[in-house]
Amino acid sequence: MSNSKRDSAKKQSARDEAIASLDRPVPAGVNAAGFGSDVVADALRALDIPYIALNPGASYRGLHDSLVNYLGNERPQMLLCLHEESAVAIAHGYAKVTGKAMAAAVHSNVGLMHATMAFFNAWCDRMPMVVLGATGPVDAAKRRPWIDWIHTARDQGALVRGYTKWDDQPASPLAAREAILRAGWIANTAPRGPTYINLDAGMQEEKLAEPVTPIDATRYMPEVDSAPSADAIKQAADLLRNAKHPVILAGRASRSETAWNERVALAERLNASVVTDLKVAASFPTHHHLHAGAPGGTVLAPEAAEAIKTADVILSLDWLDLAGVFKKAGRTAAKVVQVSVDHRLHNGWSMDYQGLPPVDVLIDCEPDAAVPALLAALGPGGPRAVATRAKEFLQPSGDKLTVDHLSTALREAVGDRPTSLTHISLSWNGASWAFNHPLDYLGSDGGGGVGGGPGISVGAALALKGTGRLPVAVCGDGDFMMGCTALWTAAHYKIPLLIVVANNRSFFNDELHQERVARMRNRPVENRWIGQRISEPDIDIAAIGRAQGAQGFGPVTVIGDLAATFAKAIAAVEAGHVAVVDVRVEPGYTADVTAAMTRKSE
Ligand SMILES: Cc1ncc(C[n+]2csc(CCOP(=O)(O)OP(=O)(O)O)c2C)c(N)n1
Ligand SMILES: [Mg+2]
Repeated sequence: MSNSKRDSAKKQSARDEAIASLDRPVPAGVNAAGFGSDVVADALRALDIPYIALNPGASYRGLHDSLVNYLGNERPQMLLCLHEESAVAIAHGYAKVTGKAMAAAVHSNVGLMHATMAFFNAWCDRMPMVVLGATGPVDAAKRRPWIDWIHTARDQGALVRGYTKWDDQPASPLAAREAILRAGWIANTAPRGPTYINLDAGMQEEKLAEPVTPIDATRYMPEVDSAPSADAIKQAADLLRNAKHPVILAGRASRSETAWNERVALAERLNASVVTDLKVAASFPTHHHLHAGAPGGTVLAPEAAEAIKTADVILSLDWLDLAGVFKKAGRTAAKVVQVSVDHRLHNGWSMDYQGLPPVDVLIDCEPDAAVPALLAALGPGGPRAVATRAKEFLQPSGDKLTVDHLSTALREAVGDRPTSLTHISLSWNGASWAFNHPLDYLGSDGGGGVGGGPGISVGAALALKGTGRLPVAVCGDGDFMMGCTALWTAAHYKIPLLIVVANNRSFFNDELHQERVARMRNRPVENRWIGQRISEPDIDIAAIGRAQGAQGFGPVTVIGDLAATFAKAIAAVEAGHVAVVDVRVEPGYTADVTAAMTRKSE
């Protein structure tokens, strides 16, 4: 693809004509809301949600009809998924790029049960989405024998309440309209997260007694202004101005380029070391001279640990786990400024809020609002070193094909194309890639739920479609196999995406856990693979891609074949296809992660 074509990236929210031309219904001639579910459909359209990823079910057949025959399957357009977990994961991935909620719909209790893992991932990742479910009929007199009874559950929202921001089961079409507007508003307001609305089948299917009065939906979703307090900004700026060794922990951030540039300006104004985290999306240029070490996930780079240890003032820009990073670095003597609204979300069920960190100044707003305020308060002047650092990457060694060989060849194959890493494997080394733009890396699955990679990547690729960015996912084989049916959705809706599977034929993470237990108990570590290896037979991952309409490549078993295979797979993606590359890698994690995971002591 030419540079000029790439540069003419269209707006993310623009309608994709190729997708819009798919799954067209014959005209139904319906132009007035006649049923409860038509009111629900109108409310969804008012949220300005382009897509609703779903797996069907009779509990919401009323709404299904309204989406197809009343709205004409547009705004939102249905994206059929083969599993509810991928329907919700697609909405999650879409939000990672756009910052905005997409919709998903899941069948009564059973569909929601399938979807719970993806809810949890999105919740921990603080990503917005509006999920519709269904039940009933709640009125037992209207239930069909057996099936309507097993698929009616009291308080379905309880299944996901510990990891959603809000849920409801509205009893009338007007209440459902209100619930949908509220769900969209709450999901999209920071701290963001999933919301769930359970629609009574009886309510959906009932004829409207009278037309509903239209409302201006925008008035029910007011902008929430999260400006920082002037006092907190002043206190923080005073601390930072006088700091000798300031450190910025750049955590959760938006995908805004302006905000990215402001973070860079703040770091340069303060001459602060910056630490980033692979658990969240790119938040700072990894090859900027102020970036400390390579971004880590489980383990902190030694440069980052050292910077934190010697810091006198630490500015956390919504760092995911502040107490944890202090524990890992081994010291917390610095004054701590925390910029976050995350505390507003914490509840009693899920401990994803992490340890309680020491905080001297809390700036209770999103980092995007605090950074320009801090820059203004600091004023011009101060160090503004702008030395550039040569791009250094890890050098893979040995002649056995490892994840480092995979990542190096992949990086060289994508070259200077704008690329979004939509997912990385657990075996990924942070030193193998450079992030120079907020869309260069979209972060992890959030909740550590294996199987999220494919669905999240399809959702991200959907949002990136037409922007000129190449979506690339690197998944473990365990992750891929759990979520691989998301690929059919990408193939059907012509969503280009490259999935590279770092196939170590194992749930390898847990081999290291078994090794550690064996070491602690002085038992044979040689047995760590039992109950973990996915081999005999090896899974033909390329064939699993092909079977769903993707182009399958590999298995690649030798280093020398990586470059040519990736080139072919990228060409396929640039021609509009989904491509899956099976790379058979040696089992293994980075040396520091392996050491941390297999150490004998606590
Ligand atoms: C839903 C779920 N099941 C099980 C686990 C435990 N678990 C964590 S990592 C992992 C292995 C993942 O295998 P793979 O994706 O192939 O990555 P690898 O460790 O082999 O690089 C497992 C089973 C989990 N985190 N989530
Ligand atoms: Mg594996």
